[in-house]
Amino acid sequence: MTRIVTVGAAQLGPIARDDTRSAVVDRLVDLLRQAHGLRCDLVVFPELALTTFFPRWYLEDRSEADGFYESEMPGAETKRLFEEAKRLGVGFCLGYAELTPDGHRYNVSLLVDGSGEAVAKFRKVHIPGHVEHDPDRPFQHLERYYFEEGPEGFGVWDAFGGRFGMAICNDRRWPETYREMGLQGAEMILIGYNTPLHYAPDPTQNPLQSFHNHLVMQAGAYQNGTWVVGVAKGGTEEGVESLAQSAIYAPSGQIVAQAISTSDELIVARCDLDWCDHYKKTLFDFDTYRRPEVYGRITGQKGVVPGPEGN
Ligand code: CDT
Repeated sequence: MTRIVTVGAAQLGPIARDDTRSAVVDRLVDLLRQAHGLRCDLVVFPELALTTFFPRWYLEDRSEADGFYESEMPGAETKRLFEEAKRLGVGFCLGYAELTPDGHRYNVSLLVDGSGEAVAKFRKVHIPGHVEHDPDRPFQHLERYYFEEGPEGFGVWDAFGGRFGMAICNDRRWPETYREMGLQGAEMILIGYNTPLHYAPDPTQNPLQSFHNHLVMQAGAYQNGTWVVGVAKGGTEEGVESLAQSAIYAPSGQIVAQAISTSDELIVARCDLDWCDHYKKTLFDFDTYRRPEVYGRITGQKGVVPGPEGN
């Protein structure tokens, strides 16, 4: 059998601090139209796709950052994107900063179907970086100051004729992310990211950013028999250079499409969701081969607890 979902990974180049929402939405609509021209069912935009990556700055009064958050979705400026999706019949997945009515702040992705209706919202689970301003860094990574940890964890939703999951940026580095969704039958996982090439806590990792990016998504796809769509905001944004290399990964772990630029660029793949079963029903037949009775530490403890020798 074949169940084809044609997916577009809509990489974005830099968004400046002063760029208006309206200018950014113009870019998203343009990519959505390109995707329609290439017969996409669904377009995936990056993490925090409506603004610059503002956690690179420390603002003593956090409410000064409110302008980077969305308090309604769709809102006045983003409505156009939903209307265009409906007109074209192309769904999308959009990352943005959410400010809830009761004052919570989350880094989220929203999945919208081809009728312009929201299917699901995912709140980022693994929040990287630091809480306190660190004057020794060339730029900050204050996600732990600007965002709370998503309380809901990882879900999957039936849409576009398949079973879809979402994760955001740092989530992609954790095997639990994919396995949680794999255990719910995910067939395609959508992941937006902003990854600076400079990693202040350990710059020896800087030249490995691309390797690690592919490593985690290829492994997550293969070990769970799922498609993975990884979409960057790349290029030099407000002086900070970020990884691009958006890519679409098959359930085999192979890369089937990859961006070649560091700017706005759409890459497309026709993904057969039934291909997932080649892995889900053989090597990674969870029902037959998994041993949850010996995996207790994975949910039972957070950090390392040295075990007694031999265990
Ligand atoms: N946005 C995001 O999660 N970025 C992190 C950067 C490394 S942690 C400072 C990432 O995992 O790519």
